[in-house]
Amino acid sequence: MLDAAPIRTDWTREEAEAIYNKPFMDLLFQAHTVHRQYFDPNQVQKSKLLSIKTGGCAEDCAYCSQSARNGAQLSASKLIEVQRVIAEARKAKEGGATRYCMGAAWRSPKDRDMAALEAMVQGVKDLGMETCMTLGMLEEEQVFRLRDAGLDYYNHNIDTSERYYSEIITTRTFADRIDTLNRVREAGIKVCSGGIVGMGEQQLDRIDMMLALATLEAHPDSVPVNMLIPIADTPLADVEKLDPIEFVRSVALARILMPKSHVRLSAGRTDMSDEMQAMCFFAGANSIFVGDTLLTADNPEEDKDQQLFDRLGITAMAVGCDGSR
Ligand code: SAM
Ligand code: DTB
Ligand code: SF4
Repeated sequence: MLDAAPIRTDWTREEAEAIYNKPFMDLLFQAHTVHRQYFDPNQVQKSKLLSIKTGGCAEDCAYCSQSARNGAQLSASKLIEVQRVIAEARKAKEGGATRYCMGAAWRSPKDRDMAALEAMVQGVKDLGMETCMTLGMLEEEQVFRLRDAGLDYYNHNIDTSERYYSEIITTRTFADRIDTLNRVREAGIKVCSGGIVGMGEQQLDRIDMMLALATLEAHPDSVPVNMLIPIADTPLADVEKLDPIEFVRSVALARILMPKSHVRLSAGRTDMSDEMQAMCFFAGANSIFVGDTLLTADNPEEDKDQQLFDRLGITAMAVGCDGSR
């Protein structure tokens, strides 16, 4: 038995580039070897998303259906009722999801929303599920309030490399994102942070995005890797489709650089073949979003995912199981 790959936060650009550009079979073999050292390769964690406040967002993220600055015609909703969130979470639990992720189309939450957000966290936690929120940038006081309500994870993606960031978002900086991630980690909430590939970035941007995550003070506990879902009337609506092999390479790089993290095969699965998803699982992805809607966009039907799991002999990871040995 080989020694487990060490957990390192001092990866260099040269190392990351060399890994990403290995012959594909060598890359997959290395990623899968590392994956097996830390996880059961036949288990995949299921998370469920709910949009608790949709549309009308003040930020200008070029990929997003929910930005008020994009042309996408999505009407803005108010923050939904706490009881509705808990009822939806209960259904998700019955469907086998172990983590419930509540997302809001905000630059950051307003203080007047905090009491309802705390009640959502407490209510979902009382169901025995892990809780996750993604609400935009947070001040320290807001982080403490969510932590004290029992929030397990906070999702805050760096989305792309620092170099490409201003091509995608101009209303905040890469450094703003890192500040919130540091506040969340320092408060003891687990960090979920990843990004999007297929936004017209260069290969080096994909490498640098993974490198930025892997050289944070601690690796994020979860790393969502999203394939861009092109949304009509947004600036990225007609961006050239990325070679799926580049996507799999990105997943493999995430697995090798961050061996203990859950790597989530996130947005974009409706456009992926079963074979491509299987290859992503082999390359180290071990979490998905279940349910036919993400926040606003389509996701595979639950039956379809179950059939794929059955064909691959994959079972759902239990709550609280980080798979580590
Ligand atoms: N407003 C909060 C924020 O931006 O942090 C939370 C919600 S936001 C929709 C969460 C993440 O979803 C984004 O950071 C981005 O990575 C991902 N996302 C949004 N639109 C997407 C799209 N069209 N395709 C792929 N991923 C997308
Ligand atoms: C993440 O990285 N992907 C999820 C979750 N974190 C919040 C969101 C995907 C959104 C896809 C586009 C939509 O549904 O609007
Ligand atoms: Fe707003 Fe988040 Fe969409 Fe950006 S990704 S426009 S911050 S909802």
